[in-house]
Amino acid sequence: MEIIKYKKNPILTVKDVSFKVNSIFNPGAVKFNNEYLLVCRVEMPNGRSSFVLAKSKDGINFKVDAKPCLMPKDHGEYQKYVEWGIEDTRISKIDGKYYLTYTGYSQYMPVVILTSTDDFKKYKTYGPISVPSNKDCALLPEKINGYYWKVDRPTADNRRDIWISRSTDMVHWGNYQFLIAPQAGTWEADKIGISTPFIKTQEGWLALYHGVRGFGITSIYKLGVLLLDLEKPWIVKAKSPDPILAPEEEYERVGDVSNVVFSNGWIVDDDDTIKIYYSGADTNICLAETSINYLLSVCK
Ligand code: BMA
Repeated sequence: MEIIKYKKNPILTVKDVSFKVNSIFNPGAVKFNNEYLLVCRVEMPNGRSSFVLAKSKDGINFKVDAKPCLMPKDHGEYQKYVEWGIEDTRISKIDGKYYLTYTGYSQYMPVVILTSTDDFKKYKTYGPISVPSNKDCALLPEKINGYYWKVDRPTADNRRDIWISRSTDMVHWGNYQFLIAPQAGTWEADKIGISTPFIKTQEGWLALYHGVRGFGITSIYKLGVLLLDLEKPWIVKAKSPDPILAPEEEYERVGDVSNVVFSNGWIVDDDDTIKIYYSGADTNICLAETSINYLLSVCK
């Protein structure tokens, strides 16, 4: 199976939200209690984002909750690092707990925030697990060599590379290592960042990443595939030379930020098919289906 965009995309828009928002997009995704759960970013009328849950039995028809589940004001002593909003969570289930890694935006610029939950009702936040500027953080879903692993995207001068680091407690991180840089002269030349959380496959740790290239006054966001070595995740085993998902349809071409497909969540179904949740033009939530085998086959 190649990548199949759902024919009735988008699956969620502002019309599905019962409170006032500018947009609903960039959801983290997870299966919880036999339901598909999206932790969606909602941009409020003041331009600052919070998270709201959307639930579904079939992974296609979602119902959005009547109020946000997590807001900047829920961050206690860390509130000043999320004052301008929380954005784009990735969700990983590790040792039976769900960990959310997302961007906290404030006058201090983007940092990665770590929060955990058992039930998507009560959340415990650990505050920033990076210094600014850093975003696009995804975790590996299990310990390797006694360590948890995170992959993120620090900004250093004009560099936008992906790095990996490790921790014994998920809060204190070290052993930072460079992982991969944008490939010059291609669709991802300007910047890259991890998109989805990592999935374990026989070939390695699999994730989607986004690549960006400026064209005239616009930047085009597309998605590619990254594969890390199973035992040594600081080694890039393979990646897709070409993007696997790109803005083509009107709902991906036109919106708050045009020409964007962006993803930070996917769900593996029991039969090995994967539902990729992604957003078109920073404005809606869309669905595309594919298989792990296909994603592995495009990695070289
Ligand atoms: C990235 C993030 C995403 C956004 C994307 C495209 O840098 O800010 O939230 O979807 O740009 O605008």
